[in-house]
Formats: sequence, structure tokens, C-alpha cells
Amino acid sequence: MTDAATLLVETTPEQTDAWWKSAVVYQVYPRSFADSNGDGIGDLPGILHHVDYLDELGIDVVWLSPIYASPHADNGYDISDYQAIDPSYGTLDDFDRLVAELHRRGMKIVMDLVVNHTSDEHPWFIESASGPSSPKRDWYWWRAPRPGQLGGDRGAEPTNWESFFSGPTWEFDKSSREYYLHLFDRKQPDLNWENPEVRTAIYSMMRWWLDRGVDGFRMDVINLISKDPALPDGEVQSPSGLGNGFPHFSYGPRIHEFLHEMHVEVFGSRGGDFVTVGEMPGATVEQARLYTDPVRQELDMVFQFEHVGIDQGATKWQHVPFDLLTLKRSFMRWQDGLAESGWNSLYWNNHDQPRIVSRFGNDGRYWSESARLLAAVLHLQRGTPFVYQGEELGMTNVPFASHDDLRDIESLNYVSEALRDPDVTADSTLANIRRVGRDNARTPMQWSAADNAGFSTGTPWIDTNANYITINAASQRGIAGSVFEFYRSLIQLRHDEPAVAHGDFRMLAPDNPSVFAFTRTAGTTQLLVIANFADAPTDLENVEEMDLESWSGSELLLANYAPTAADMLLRPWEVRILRRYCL
Ligand code: TEU
Ligand code: CA
Repeated sequence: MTDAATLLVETTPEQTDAWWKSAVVYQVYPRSFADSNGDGIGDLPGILHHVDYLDELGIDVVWLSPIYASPHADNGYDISDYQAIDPSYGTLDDFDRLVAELHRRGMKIVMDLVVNHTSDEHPWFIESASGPSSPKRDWYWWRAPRPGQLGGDRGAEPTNWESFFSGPTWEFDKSSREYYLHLFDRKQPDLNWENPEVRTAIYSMMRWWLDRGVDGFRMDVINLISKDPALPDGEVQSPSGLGNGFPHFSYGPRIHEFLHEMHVEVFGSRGGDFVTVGEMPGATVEQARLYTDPVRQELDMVFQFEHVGIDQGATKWQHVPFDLLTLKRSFMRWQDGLAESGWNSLYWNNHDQPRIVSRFGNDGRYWSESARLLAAVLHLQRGTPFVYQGEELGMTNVPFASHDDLRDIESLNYVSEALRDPDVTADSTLANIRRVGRDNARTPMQWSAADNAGFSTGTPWIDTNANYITINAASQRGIAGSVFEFYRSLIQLRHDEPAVAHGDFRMLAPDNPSVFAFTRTAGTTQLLVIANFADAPTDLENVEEMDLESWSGSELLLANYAPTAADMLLRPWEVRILRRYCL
């Protein structure tokens, strides 16, 4: 394996205008996008069938959540064969056809790379678990019970860490009387990246997909691949009595070395125009600047979680009321922090987050206005926007009626763990899941008002959201003022107006509790975005820095209300995007 350091100096062109900086990415969650054979599960031919729709929306890149062979304990984020398509999604031929069709229309495809862990049904783990003398034993993290403790007992785990999916991060193996590490579910054992054989196998697998025409990777929890080999206990913070291992199993001592080595070994000699985005819960601005600094050849972008954590307490299940000032301060930190080097990803939604219009908007009286406002405020920032399937239609959270409606392992594990506490009621867990559960993002795509929202002719693996009758693609495509057409216009604006991709960002009225306003400036072109994050009108006369006088005569590029004379009054959830040229 090439010595990473030597390559660093040689090969780093300044990527000022890398293609992905003016691109928009669309995330497809294959299980819930479109079912072509009536088994109730979305699949690759279903995606191929809707490439027209993606083309019409104008997106540049399709990111596919995992489609690899998997026992689906975590809906594919538990992979048992990295180079096989799961039969429920189709075949490699189906995949090749989709890649060919996307490329024919000038779109690119990004695969989900899940290499912090595999499935426990992956041959690597089966061999590793075959016994302490297995040549692949060190491909995973096996450890003896805590000294003086009996294996299998609560408290005997090698560390006291709490899993992302509740409970301890160690599973006891009776045959070898050792534990293996799983930061997520027990069916997702963590790979040991300290072992160079593991890294070599992963890099060759990635090159195999690049050879098949893939244009890049979204890298799942890539911040967890380097851990503190000493495996120290974590501080006990949560009611479960388990410890917070995050400081010990994330952003470890070799993270930059591994990311650079991966870049060199996988992309180094290919010179192709690939894109990589690393999912990095907990990443700070300072860390992101390093990971996305093109000179370092690690990642192009990261997914940071700060803005999707502002309404959460110590755990995602504890609610903190939404506060616009906190949101604005977070975006300012990231916009200013990566202004000189590095690059932001921009997202409101993905398959792990609740629907934004229900979360930060108003999915009742101002459903359409707030969905479009949220889109504009995100897409006009400096960075690469990611649209999650259904977001462009304003899909909302789901009023799950009972726990039987749920499918997500994180939520189901949360319920069983929470109900160990007699003071916790089943209803309270359901209320929390209605608010932030991941199944909110995973109900079938709402194509039309037909049965099952036009998603399937069979019984969907998870029920549709009953509001598909009114919220669906068929009732929005080509309809002026629809959420779909608003997203299409935003994406067109990013393609047509360079200031959207490259303009300097400046927040206005940062201390105003209901107005989110900022400018983007590129040369003599300046854009102004003004948004009223409230059910009540806002009079801009009382908003500092809002001298709209100087914008009179400017061009109204996009808005979610018809313009009125009273332009100093922002109506509920009103957003306007203006352009002027400062000669
Ligand atoms: O998510 C990692 C991650 O951060 C999530 O666990 C997140 O914190 C949580 O879901 C928020 O509720 C990635 C994938 O996106 C997720 O779907 C997988 O379940 C997880 O990794 C394990 O692969
Ligand atoms: Ca199917």
C-alpha cells in the first residue's frame, strides 16, 4: 500500500469549480421509492421507471441508499455481500441499466459505502466468529469479558459503551466466550480498520464499483472507522447507566490517515471526476475544514449534524423546542467556517431524519408556504444541496397509530429499552417516534392518489402516509406554485446563476427571532433571500439591516407568494429571492 504522506504534496489541483459545487443531489431510499413487481418493496426497475421524474426535477446526482445483499436488520445498512444486489432490489443487470440511463441523461450515481460495520451474516464475520484462531478473527473487535466478570452478564462487557441503537455495544459469543463490538445493532459487527487486510479488501471493493460506472460514494458513519485501541470506558450520562463511548470510538488517531489512504488507493490513479461525502455525526467546523480541504485529499464534503440536533436533548428522544436563532447561528458557523476552504453539504432530510416541514415548518395551515420557504433557505446557501425523496413534494411526518406501524430497528430498540423503566409509558415512546422516528422518512414515495400512493400494486412493507391523497407528485408536476415546481426552479437557479454556487454568504439581522435573511455576492451580482419563519406576518420596517429601499428595482427571482405593493410586510412563511447587480 502506497505511503500516504509522500503522495500528499504531489497531486492537488485547486478544485475551485469542482462540478459537484454547482450540483444538486437526490437521495433515493430504494425500499420506499417505487415497486415494479408488486411485492411491496421498492426496487431498481422501479427507480429506472421514474428516471424521467428525476430528470424533470433537474437533479444532477442520484445517491442510492444501500441496495447490496443484506438480511435487512437495518434496511440494508447491514451488508452481507458488497458486490451483489439484494434480490428484493433486483440484479446487477438492473443496476447497470439504471447507471447507463442516468449517464445517458447526464446524471451521475453515488453509492452508499457502509464499511464501519458489516452484517453478522457476511462471510467475513462468519469466518471471524468461527473461533479465536480464525485468520479473520482480527477483522472485527473481539474481546474477553471485563476482568472478574462472567461473560453474558450485564456489566461484563469489555467497555460500558451505549449503542446508537440502545443497549450495550458488545454481544457475547457463547462458543468462544468472547464479546464482539457493534456500535449499532448486534447484527452489525464493527470492522477492525486497524487491520490492513480489512482496508485492502474494502478499497478493492470500491474500485470494483467504480469500474461499473459509479461516480462516487456517500460514506456511512465514516467518522467511526478509527477508534481508540485502548477501548476506555465512557462517562455515564444516560438513564440506561451505560457510558458515552463516542469520544473513544469516533474521530480516532488514524482517521485522517485512513481517509487519505482510501482516497489514494481508490481514486488516486483514476483521475476521474468522482465525488465523496462522509457522514460524520458530531463533526465540528474545524474538523470538517480539515476533512474537506482539497489539498489533504480526504473527502469532498461531510454530513454534519448540528442543525438537525437543535431540537434534541441528550438523546434524540428528548425534545427541545425549535428556536430560529439557534438554527441561524449554526448555519452561520458552517457558512463562515467553510468559506475559505472546504465545502458544505446542505440537507434538511434523509432516511434518518423526520420530515422537515413537520419539524421546523408548519405542515398544517402553511404546509406549502413553509415547505417552499425551507427549500429556499437551504438551497440558496453556499454548499451542495441534497434533496431526500418526497421532500420535493412536501411529504410530512406520519401520525403512527401504534407500535405495529413501526419498522425501524432504532425505534423498536428504543421502545424495548425505554420500557425497561416502569415510569415510561408506551404512549410516550410512540409520541417521541411520531416526532423524530426514522420511519417518518421511510413511508412509500407518494406518486399519485392511486392505491398505495402509486408506489406498489402489492402491500407496501410499511404503510403509506394517508395524506398521499392530497400530497403527491401527480398533483404537483407542472402546477405553478407547487412545492415540486418550486424545487425545480431552485435547482434551475443554481444551474443558471453562478452566485448561488459560489457567492459569498452574509447573514443579515442575525438576532431577529423570526426573519432568516442573507445575501450571496459574486462579483457584481448580489442575491438577497428574505424568509419569515412564522405563522404571523413580520413587518420588515422593524427588522435591522432590512433596507429594502436599496433593493427596489431589483429582480424578484422566486417567491412563494404573489408579490404585493406592501413589500415591507412579510406574510406567514413568506420567502423571496431577489437579484441585483452592483456596478
Ligand atoms: O446513520 C448513522 C447515524 O448517525 C444515525 O444513527 C443517526 O444518528 C440516527 O439514526 C439518528 O436517528 C447511518 C445511516 O444513515 C443509518 O441509516 C444507519 O442506521 C447507521 O448509519 C448504521 O449504518
Ligand atoms: Ca419490488
